[in-house]
Amino acid sequence: MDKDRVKALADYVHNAEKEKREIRKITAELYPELTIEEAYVVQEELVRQKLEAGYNIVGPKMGITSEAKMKQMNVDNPIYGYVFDNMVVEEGDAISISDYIHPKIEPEIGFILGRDLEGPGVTTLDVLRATEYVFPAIEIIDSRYENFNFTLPDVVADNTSAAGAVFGTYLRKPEELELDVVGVTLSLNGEIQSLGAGAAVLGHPAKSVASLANMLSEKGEKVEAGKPILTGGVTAAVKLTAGDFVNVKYGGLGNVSFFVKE
Ligand code: 0L1
Ligand code: MG
Repeated sequence: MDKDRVKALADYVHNAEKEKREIRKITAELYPELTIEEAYVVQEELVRQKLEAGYNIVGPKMGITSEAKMKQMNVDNPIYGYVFDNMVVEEGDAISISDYIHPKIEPEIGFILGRDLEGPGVTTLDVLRATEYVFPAIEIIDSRYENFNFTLPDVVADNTSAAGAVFGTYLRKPEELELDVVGVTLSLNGEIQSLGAGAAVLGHPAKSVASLANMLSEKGEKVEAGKPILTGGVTAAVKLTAGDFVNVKYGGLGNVSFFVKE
C-alpha cells in the first residue's frame, strides 16, 4: 500500500473520531482488500498524527480477547491499539455522551509492569513475574464505524475502537489474587447488565499481556514498564446512555464508577 493511501485511510478514521461522526467501514468500498498487516500500518499513521497533534500515549490496549468475540470475527489472535492521554477519565467523574459517537464500556483488568517485556516467547508466567501491580479499569470503546460494524482490519485501522479509559485506584500485587477467577459485575443505575470472570480474557488476563509482547516483537517493539495496559473485556460491552451511573465491581480488586451526562 503506498504512502498516499495509508495517509488517506488514517485521515478517514481520524477525521471521524475528531468530528464524532460515523463512517462506513474502510472495507465496504474505500479499500475492500485491506489486510491486517496494512491495517496496522494505517494505525501507526493514525498514532503518528495524534502524537503530532500533541497527544501522548498512556499505554497499550488489547482487543478481541474473548473466545466468543474471536469466534464471531473468525480470528485466532487478539489485536492491539493505544490509549491516549486525552481519553483518560478520572474515576468518579462524569463524561458527556456528546463527546462520543455511540460509546460502550468494557470492564477490564489492568496491568503495570515493573520491567520491560520483550518477545518473542513471552509466557503468562513471565508476565506475572514482571508485573508490579494489577488494577481495575473500564474501557470506553467508540468504533468510528456505523453500528460497530467492521472487519478485523477495519477495527485495527481504527485504533481498536479506543475512546476512553477509567483507571481504578485499587492497586494489588498479582500474587494477591487469582486473576482468572476474579469475578466482575457491571451495573448501570444499580442494575447488573453483564458479568464475567478474568478467565474470559484469553483464559487469564496475564496471557493477554504476553500476547501483546509477542505481537509487538514482530515490529521490534516491547511492552514498557510503568505504563497501564488494558488486557481486554471481561464481560460483553454495554452501551451507555446519558443519565447512566456506571459501577463495576471486581472480586478482591475494588470497584470503578463514573457518570454519563448529556
Ligand atoms: O477493546 C476491545 O476489545 C474492542 C476492540 C474492538 C472491537 C469493538 O469495538 O467492539
Ligand atoms: Mg477493550
